[in-house]
Amino acid sequence: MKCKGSRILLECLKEQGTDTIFGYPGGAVLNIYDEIYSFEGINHILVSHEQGAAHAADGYARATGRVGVCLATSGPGATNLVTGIATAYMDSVPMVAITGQVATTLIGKDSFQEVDIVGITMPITKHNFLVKDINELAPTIRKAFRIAKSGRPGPVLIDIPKDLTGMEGEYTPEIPEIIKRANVKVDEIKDAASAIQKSSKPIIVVGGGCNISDDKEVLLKLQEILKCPVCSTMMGLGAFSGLHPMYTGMLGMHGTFASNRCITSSDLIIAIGARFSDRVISDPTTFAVNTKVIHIDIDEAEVSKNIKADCWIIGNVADVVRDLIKELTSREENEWTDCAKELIRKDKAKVIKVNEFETVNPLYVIKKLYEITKGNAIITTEVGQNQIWATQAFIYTEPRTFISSGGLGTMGYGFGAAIGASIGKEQMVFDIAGDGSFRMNLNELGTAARYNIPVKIILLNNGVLGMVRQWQNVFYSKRFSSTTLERDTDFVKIAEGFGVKGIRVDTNSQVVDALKQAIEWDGPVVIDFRVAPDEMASPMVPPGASIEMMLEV
Ligand SMILES: Cc1ncc(C[n+]2csc(CCOP(=O)(O)OP(=O)(O)O)c2C)c(N)n1
Repeated sequence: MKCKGSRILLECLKEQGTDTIFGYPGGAVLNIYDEIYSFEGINHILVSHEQGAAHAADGYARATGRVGVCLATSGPGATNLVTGIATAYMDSVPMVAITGQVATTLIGKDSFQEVDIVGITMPITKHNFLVKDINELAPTIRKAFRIAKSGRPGPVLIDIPKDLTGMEGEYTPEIPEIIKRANVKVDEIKDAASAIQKSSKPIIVVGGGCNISDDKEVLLKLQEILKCPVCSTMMGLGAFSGLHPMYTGMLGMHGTFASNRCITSSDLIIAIGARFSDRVISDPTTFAVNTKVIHIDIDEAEVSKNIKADCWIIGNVADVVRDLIKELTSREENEWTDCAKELIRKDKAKVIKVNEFETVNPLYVIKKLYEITKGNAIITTEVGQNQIWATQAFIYTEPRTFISSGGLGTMGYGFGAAIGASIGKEQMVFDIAGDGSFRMNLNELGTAARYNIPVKIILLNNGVLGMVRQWQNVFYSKRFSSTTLERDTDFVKIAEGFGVKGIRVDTNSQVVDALKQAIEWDGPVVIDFRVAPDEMASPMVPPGASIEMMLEV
């Protein structure tokens, strides 16, 4: 059928399974917005800031596994997406970002709101396109979705000049392509299986790739065969149940003693969809030097990038593990199993002590949140101590339930992501936030209020840029340069100003009641938990420290 470019765009998005666009209008996307006005089958969520749109599309994608879509106008609209696109890129999130561009005749003339968004986003997208011909519009959109979700997922940007969305072209519906996964190489499986059979103290490291491939049964099967400990990176949380008796917790700089000790004591690391980031390995010259490494990843470029692998298997990690377990023989529980269990027992023996009359203990809040929800929730986080506390006191048992900016570490991410996750999934969503991060994107309270998105903000309000202050505390002789906010902001009033329920909590004794009230409330809520400025997110080791140092803190 013949129709305008703007209609072709929306038809193609619908064809690709898009049910929601997070966006913000402007001159270069007016044709698209005019089409959205009467188009059926796609929900448009008007955000307060384009960064919120990108984070929402990202949160939607992480929670559902589908491609998230955001839309912005040219120039400042497009540049406002940049942090969100980079966040998605660093954490391998499938996203299609659509930007309007000035008309083709105006490109290259410093026209009003012209910016080279394709040039700007080249290093932070998996691929990007400037569409110059109406006949290329539909094929480009289809290609963008294929690239975003195939192999290692990532964001793709499509820049569309305004004249293209206003002119007529031909649209022929197509059934979305089924993306075939590459076969796993048999010799790689055999090599890895033989290394595993030779090992006596293996450990499985579950990374973000396991959440993306979303098959917790197959990981469980692998553990049941090897009877070995399983630890997780931050991005891997939830892919293997945090309640499993052989789960040692998070690895790395803020990880558990059990995970870090098991890694140093093991003779084989089976890393599955993990990229050995500096927050995990700290010092590459001391990490796993006497341990063999099997690296399983969909992206060959990750192998031996940060840590030298002794063997590797390339492929979708669930497919790989499915093939691998066919080659393995089951083990009985052994000394290594007992050793890991003892370390886990010691970690679990650490209790959170609270005084009911004192300022709020952040770990206590999160622990109570876990108990009240029975873990049946999606947690998004901001960045800083709040993020680390969220990894420590909530137990994640399902894939895609812990959503956080692990790679870029973007303050202001969690709220937008929570909005996207809440729209994509019928599940309770909580954003565990610090007050510094929340300030960055709290304008999205307007979005949550307008669409009555029932996201609950767990604001751990310590009045400081806690994590940076913590570094100043430990490494800069308590010289608290620019980390004390000294603004006695009333977040309850702010919430109420946006039409959102606000609750203030000053002491531990009020925590449970406030959480219950928020959960029962049919709509967004901000709970302003008053936390002392010197609460620490422990353990923490200096970047670059040896893994032995991780064990000392
Ligand atoms: C956009 C952005 N700017 C700066 C930083 C550096 N940074 C990392 S953590 C942090 C402090 C976060 O403070 P807050 O949100 O209050 O959380 P808290 O650590 O107190 O829980 C800062 C400034 C960042 N990660 N992201």
